[in-house]
This record gives sequence, structure tokens and C-alpha cells, in this order.
Amino acid sequence: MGADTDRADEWHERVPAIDDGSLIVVSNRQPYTHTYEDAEAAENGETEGNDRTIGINRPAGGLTAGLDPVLQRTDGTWIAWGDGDADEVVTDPDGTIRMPPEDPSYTLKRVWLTDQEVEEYYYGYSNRVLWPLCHGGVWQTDFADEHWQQYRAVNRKFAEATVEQAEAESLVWFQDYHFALAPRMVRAEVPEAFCMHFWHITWPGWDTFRACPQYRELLDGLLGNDLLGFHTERYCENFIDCVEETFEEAFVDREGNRIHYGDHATAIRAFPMGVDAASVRRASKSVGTDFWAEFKGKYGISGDTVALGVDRLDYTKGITERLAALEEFWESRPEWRGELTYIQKANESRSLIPEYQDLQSDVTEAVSRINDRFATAEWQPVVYLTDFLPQEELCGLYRFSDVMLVSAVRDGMNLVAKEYVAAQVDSDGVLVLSDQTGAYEELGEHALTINPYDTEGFVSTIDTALAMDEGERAERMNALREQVESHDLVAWMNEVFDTANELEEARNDPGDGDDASAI
Ligand code: GDG
Repeated sequence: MGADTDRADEWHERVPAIDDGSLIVVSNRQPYTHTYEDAEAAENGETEGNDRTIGINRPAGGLTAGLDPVLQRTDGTWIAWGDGDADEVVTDPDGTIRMPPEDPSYTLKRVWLTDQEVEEYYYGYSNRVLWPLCHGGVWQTDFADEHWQQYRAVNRKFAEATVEQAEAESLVWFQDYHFALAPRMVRAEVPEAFCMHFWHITWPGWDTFRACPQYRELLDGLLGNDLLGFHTERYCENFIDCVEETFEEAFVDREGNRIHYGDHATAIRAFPMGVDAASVRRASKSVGTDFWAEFKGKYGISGDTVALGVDRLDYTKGITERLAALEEFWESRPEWRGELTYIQKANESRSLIPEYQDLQSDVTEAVSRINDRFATAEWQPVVYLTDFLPQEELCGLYRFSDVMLVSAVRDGMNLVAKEYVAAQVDSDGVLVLSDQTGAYEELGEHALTINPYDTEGFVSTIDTALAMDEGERAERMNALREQVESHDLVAWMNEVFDTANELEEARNDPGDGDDASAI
């Protein structure tokens, strides 16, 4: 509790002023989830009646953990899907509950979704249409009409929940690709509210995006925002190209990064998201060499040198490409057998979708094949971990791994690359980074760069990483740390909120001072 309070104070000092009660965050995932801790026992008929224990899952990291103190300080509202099995019993009839439990200071508004809505809106349109489409995998999309119908209906549900909570002074912040239509719906009801949106994944070029039967509706929905943010300038340009190709009547001001469409303007900006570097650094420092010795013992890691990959099991992350490069590496460099161990930390994700099931079996097959081919009595080349690790352990893993392999074939940003850097308190690791990630724009200069499809190039970059002397490792890593620390998650939030404040002021008082388009 003490550490949490310190952290909240620290964040409060750095986050720009937001009027009390004005911030409304809309996201698919909620910050707090109530679940029955005895779910298994209940299923087995071992607990009955009202004696069931309810636990709370708290924000574990990333944006959710970052926004939570901001909402607490400003008494905001967070609107999200209530997906916990005990959410409904603890929530008021209007779907709201004050959070966090130990110091209720903001409103969590839960939106209930039916199984069919989850199936079609979440697994269907969000993750089988928008996810592959935005990452350039048109052939992996499933444009079934039911997906679209439910995506629209669920966006309507979230928009209604937002309208219920919103006032003219509200600052509504939509997160991600689950809500492309909601901004326009909210604007129609509360036109004075300031609506902004951060799109966490890549935005594709027009030639890809136009494959989507609903491209007009999606663009129209997003142009309901006053401010639309992406990780990189390239995604902004791609978005602007799509609007220009779609709406003849839209006026695109490329210099001012604005689109005038219908009766208002949307600013399009790049905000490269950062990580909570201080908390990663602290967690990394808190684990010592005894942790590492214990960890290696627990998972039977015997090689002296460790390479690491940390990913959701997703086909965009380039895991099979990475395993192919490693297989080729051990094949062609037998001197590294017994020496280099690769740890693949993988979280199962979206397992109801066939493409994800295929990926899971491809990865486990590749891991078994490599281990069958090269393992010795004392050494296993690939250690495959599917447990979700507490932050300290994950940061310890980052700290003590000699080489980090980030080989996404397409990735909006990739926070793992930045977390690895933030955890490098000894500045002795090497980051190998795909040029297909958003993170490459900021880190590419001092990381070792790969094209994940170029297996030969990937293999020789692993060579370079392993052969790099201490001085060069430190020099590169210090430059990367400087970048990641100075562009952290709070700095990112500041940029977003500052831009929103400036745009809002200019919108409310267009005659005062500079032309709004100059912002
Ligand atoms: C989307 C975009 C963009 C993973 N395993 C554990 C664990 N993690 C955490 C990592 C990291 C997060 O999960 C993964 O973030 P990424 O950015 O790498 O990837 P996506 O989930 O695809 O995120 C992406 C991001 O949104 C933000 O805008 O960067 O491009 O696709 O934070 O640390 N955390 C813990 N234990 C684990 O075992 N504690």
C-alpha cells in the first residue's frame, strides 16, 4: 500500500492537470476484475450458497496500471467489458462500482456482453478482421457479416454507456481497435465533449485497408474524434491516405496534420508510447544474482549465455521466424551447442481462433524439433515457458538475459523491447530488434536490426550480438536506456493530454491566439 501511494504521488506530480470528474476512459479490458477464487471447487460441487470467496485481479502493468492512478486522482470514470465471473454480483444495478476497493476514488462502469457478442465482436470483428487487416494480413481475415453486425451493436452499447456518464466538459479517451465506431456515436449525442482515441496497433496502407468491406464506416467512426493518435508518423500518414482516398469531401491539411470532414476537424498525431521505466528499473534492481541462479536451476538452464523472447502467442510476433533462425544458428554453429540457451516466454492468447491454435502447435512443434535435434544430456537449447510471471520475475529475466530477440513481422510498437532496455540496469545486454516494429523508429539506431524474414541475416546478427565486446554493449545500451527513460509512459500521457488541452482550448476559443491548425 505504501509503495502504491508513493507511486501514485509520483505520477500525480508529472501528469498534467485534468479537471476532476472530466476524464472518461473507454477500453475493452477493465482495470479490476472480480472472480470467484473457488471457481473450481464450486464446479466440483464443493462450495455452495453464498460462502464463495471473491478475489480481485488488479492492473498488472502497461497502460492500465498507468492510467489507474490518473483516474484515482481525478475521480474519473472507466468504462469496460465486465468479463469477470463475479463482476456482476459486486456491481450496482447500473453497472457501476467504485474502485479501488481500499480507497474508492473513481467509477468503474462495467458493460455486460452476451456470449454471442463476445464471439462476434471480440473474437470475430476485432480479432479476425481488424487485427489481421491492420497488420497487413488480409488473407487471414474473416469478414463474416455477423462479426460486423455485433461489432456495430457492441460499439453502440459502449457509446450509450459513455453518453450516460459524459457531460459537455468531458474528455473521453477511447482505447484501441475495439471501438472504431463509438466516437462518432458519442459525438452525435454529446457534441461538446472532447473525444480522443489511441490506436495501439499498426494502420495499414490504403491498398490493404480498402480490402475491408466496411472501410468507409470505420473511417467515418474514427473521424468522430477530435484527436486520433498512433504510435508512429507512418501509421498517421497511412490513415490520412485512406481518408483522402475514401472521402472526396474531406479536406486534408497534411502540414497541420488535420482532417476536416463534415462539421468538424480531427487532429492526427503520432505519440510513440513508452513504458513505466522507473517501475521496471526498480523491479529489475530488486532481484539479484541469487534469483537468476534459482531461476536457472528451476528450469534446467545450463548454458552460460541466454537469449530471450517474450511474446503473446500471436502470428504478428515472428516467433516461428525466430525459432527458424535459432535452429539454423545451432545447425551451422555447433560450438554454441551447450553454450547458448534460448528462453521463449509465451502467453497463450485468443485461443478460440483457428489461426492462433495453428500458431500454438507450430511453435510447440518447432521447440520439440529443435530440442530433439540438438539437446545433450546436460543442455536443452530451447526452454519454453507458458506461465504468466510476476513483474519482478519478468524483469529479472530481462536483466540477466544476454540477448533479447524481438522479431515481430509487424507490431504497432512492441513494449517488450522497451521493457528489456529499462531493465538493463547493468547495461550489458544486447537488443536485437525487427525493423517491422514501431519501436524500431526510436530504438533502431542503437539496437542490432533484423528483418525477421531474412533468416541468414538474422543468424549473422545473433553472431554479432554474441561477439559484441563489453564496451560496445554498454555504449549501445546506455543510449537505448536514455531514450526509454526520457520517453516513458508518463511522458507519453503528458504529450497526449497536453495536445488534447491545446486542441480543446483552440476549439473553444478559435479567435484567441494562434490558428488551431498550427498546434
Ligand atoms: C499491443 C500492440 C503495442 C507478457 N508476458 C508477461 C507480461 N507481458 C507483458 C509485457 C508487455 C505486454 O505484456 C506485451 O506488450 P506488447 O507491446 O509487446 O504487445 P501487445 O500485447 O501485442 O500490445 C503493441 C501495445 O499494444 C501498446 O500499445 O506496443 O504493438 O500489439 O508489457 O511485459 N507481463 C508480466 N508477466 C508475463 O509473463 N507481468
